[in-house]
Amino acid sequence: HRSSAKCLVKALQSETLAKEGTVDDVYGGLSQVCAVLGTQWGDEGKGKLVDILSRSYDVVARCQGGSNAGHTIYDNDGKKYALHLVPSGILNQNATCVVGNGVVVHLPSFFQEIDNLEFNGVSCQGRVLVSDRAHLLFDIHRTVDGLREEELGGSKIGTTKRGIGPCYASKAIRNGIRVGDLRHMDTLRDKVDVLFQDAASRFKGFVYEKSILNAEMEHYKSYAERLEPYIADTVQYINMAYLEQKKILVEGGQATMLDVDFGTYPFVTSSNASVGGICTGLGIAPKRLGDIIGVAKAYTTRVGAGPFPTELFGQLADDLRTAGHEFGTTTGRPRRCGWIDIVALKYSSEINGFSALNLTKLDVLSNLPYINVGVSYKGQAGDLISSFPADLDVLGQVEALYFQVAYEVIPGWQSDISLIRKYEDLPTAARAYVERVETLVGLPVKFIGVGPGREALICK
Ligand code: 2SA
Ligand code: GDP
Ligand code: MG
Repeated sequence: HRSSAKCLVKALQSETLAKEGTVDDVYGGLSQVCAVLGTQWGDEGKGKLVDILSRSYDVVARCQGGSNAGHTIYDNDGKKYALHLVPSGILNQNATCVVGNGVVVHLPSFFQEIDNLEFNGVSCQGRVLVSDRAHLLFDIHRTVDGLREEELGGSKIGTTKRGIGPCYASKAIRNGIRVGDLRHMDTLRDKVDVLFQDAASRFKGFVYEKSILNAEMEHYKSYAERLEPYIADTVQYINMAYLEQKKILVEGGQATMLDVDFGTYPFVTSSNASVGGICTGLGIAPKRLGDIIGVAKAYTTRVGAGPFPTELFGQLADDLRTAGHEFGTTTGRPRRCGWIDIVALKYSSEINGFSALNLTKLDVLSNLPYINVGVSYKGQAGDLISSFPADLDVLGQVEALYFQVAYEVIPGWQSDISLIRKYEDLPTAARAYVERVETLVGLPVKFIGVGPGREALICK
């Protein structure tokens, strides 16, 4: 049974992925357009893989989300960078970083990030392009995000309060303001006024005076000037780059289980964090996409409210949080921790069509005597649930009773693996864990993370 499952895993390997070999063979073997997407509820370690892969790519692009995202990466000297809007390819001086049309851009945050990078010697000028079609996220969107959360009381989403939902709402309701509108200061003022009026009519106690609009417009006059060299028609840029045989790497923000369509709605973010977001958020045609690498943490975390069937509580959850430094990169909030969830991973893999997985933070499980793998869910009546359910009531039933999730218990390895660099050098139990995940999900694990640094990556 084991060997036939292994054959299936091999058969599922993407033809465009290099088979075996050195780290560079694997990176170099990835397709011309490649994407790195989150498979769970975010913070799987996408930024680290993007930073590493970016050395083989000419363009690194973000297609959705905004400064709610937090990607922590380290350079060769171990210097830490927390990125939010700027793609994680920025440390690779040969890569051009694109903030695509599907991203919502809060300019004060964007410039703060650029200033911080420049201060640390990372040159951004001429290397970062912001789509003229991307929507601008104003402070007013952040205020509204906070007010909406307050209004929800006990049923809060647990947003990052970065204004993401309200900005995408403006986009959908068509009073959004785009980066290209900064080139028309004469009409910008009226458009911003509409945003303020909207908020004032919706929320009692929201103070809106013209002096607030005047102050905002003063800021935006200088932002417009400063942003000008960064603004580009990124749809044209990316498609030209493609035709010139340049390599394009797409960095996903958040993850499939937080996707506005496929996630645990309404406890989701407001963009498509799964594969469709690449096409709508960058203007790359589906047929041009190649490898899609799914990043999966060796356990699961979630920050914010919402269903989490394999969630742990108590000492074990605290130990995982401490060992994995599971605190939000953007907000510092403690992340909820739990076992790996195969039901969610298979659902995510179906939606995205992953070529392979990057299993991250395997090192964090090193001290455990055993590891649980959530393999299936049962409903209240004990019936097997065949796919990740849309209905929060059904998910609530799965969550309510510990035994509604069936676990396989896998022995731990209880030794430090953080310095191991070759798959065959991992303890037998660690390899058994990786291979069990491959079999259960039906995908090859091509990369294994054993630490936060660039070097702490095993290519399988
Ligand atoms: P929002 O702000 O409207 O997108 O929030 C809606 C839900 O999406 C979740 N979300 C995230 N989940 C994990 N990581 C995110 N980025 C930061 C990080 C989060 C942080 O890298 O750690 O610092 O807290 C992220 N961004 C959005 C959010 O928690 C809500 O559940
Ligand atoms: P992202 O949003 O998916 O890019 O992930 P975050 O950067 O928000 O969170 C992942 C955290 O785990 C970061 O602090 C990374 O430095 C760290 N990390 C990534 N891969 C590994 C790994 O394999 N082992 C350990 N111990 N830490 C990792
Ligand atoms: Mg993150």
